[in-house]
Amino acid sequence: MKKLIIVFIITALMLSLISCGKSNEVKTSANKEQNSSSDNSVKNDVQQDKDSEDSQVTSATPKDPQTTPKPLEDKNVEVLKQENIDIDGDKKTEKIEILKIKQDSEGSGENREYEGKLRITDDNGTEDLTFIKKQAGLAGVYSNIEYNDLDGDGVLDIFIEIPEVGSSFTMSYFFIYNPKTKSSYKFVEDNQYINLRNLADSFSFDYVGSGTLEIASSRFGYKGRLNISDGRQDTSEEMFLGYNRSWVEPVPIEMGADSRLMLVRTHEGKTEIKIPMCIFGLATADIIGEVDAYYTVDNSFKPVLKRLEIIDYGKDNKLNIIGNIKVN
Ligand SMILES: [Ca+2]
Ligand SMILES: [Ca+2]
Repeated sequence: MKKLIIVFIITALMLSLISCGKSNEVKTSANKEQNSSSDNSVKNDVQQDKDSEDSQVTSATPKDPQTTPKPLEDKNVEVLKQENIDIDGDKKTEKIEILKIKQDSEGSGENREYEGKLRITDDNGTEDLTFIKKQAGLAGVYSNIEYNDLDGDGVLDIFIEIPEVGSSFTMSYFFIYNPKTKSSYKFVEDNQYINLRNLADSFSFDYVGSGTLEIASSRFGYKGRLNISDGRQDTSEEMFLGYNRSWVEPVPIEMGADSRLMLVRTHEGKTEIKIPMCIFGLATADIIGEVDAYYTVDNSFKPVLKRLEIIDYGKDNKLNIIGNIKVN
């Protein structure tokens, strides 16, 4: 019996020694990780300390350092794009990053709000610009970045495309930034510089017979003709009369590789921002043409409407330009 008790005591002692060794092991590896981690920020270290404290309280089993959750700050930041480019023309490259940052809001899942951030880093430091705060949903916060001299001051500007999903279509908005003057402009809804509702509402439609729909804008003194008889099963005059209710949808819809919000180069070497709007016929499933609005960026870094193109969708989806309206 005595022997048995001695064996029991020895076993208990050994067990406690092993567990001590294990927790030491964990502590040293945690320290190692802290030491090896680059000078990220004080916040990260504080977070790590808190994590290890929590784990000591809640569970006795040692944690594998490999599976230790990353600091909260990192988990919420996703780098969507990173590239080096000399944006300001000083022969030194800047690091350009697009970050998607999860917001500490109540929403979850698709209702969760995200921040889209442009980060420019050079020898002088880091510049952060929030270009959008929105529910990411299926679209996300960013779809494209381009570098182009938009305002003609000889220095590259940054053009960021912001994706959005409408009731039955994909759309794109944008943010532009001049790193030299620190001017920016954002189009995520109609404003005094880009007002698609005003543009769209200035157009009216009138069926004039023989599968021809007249499109007119009193504001721009324009009149043109859309051929709506192509490839239709029902070509009755009664059906065609329904096209009197056609409309221009006042949002920057994406219909294809060339029919979307994008930068285009003019013959004179200037850059324009193209914003296409759909012409819907009987329903949103019935696209009969496009009104494309072209904007340039003036020296106060604001968009100015330059011209409009009216496009008729012909046979086999051929795009026929039936109107070219000069505005400014
Ligand atoms: Ca530079
Ligand atoms: Ca510029």
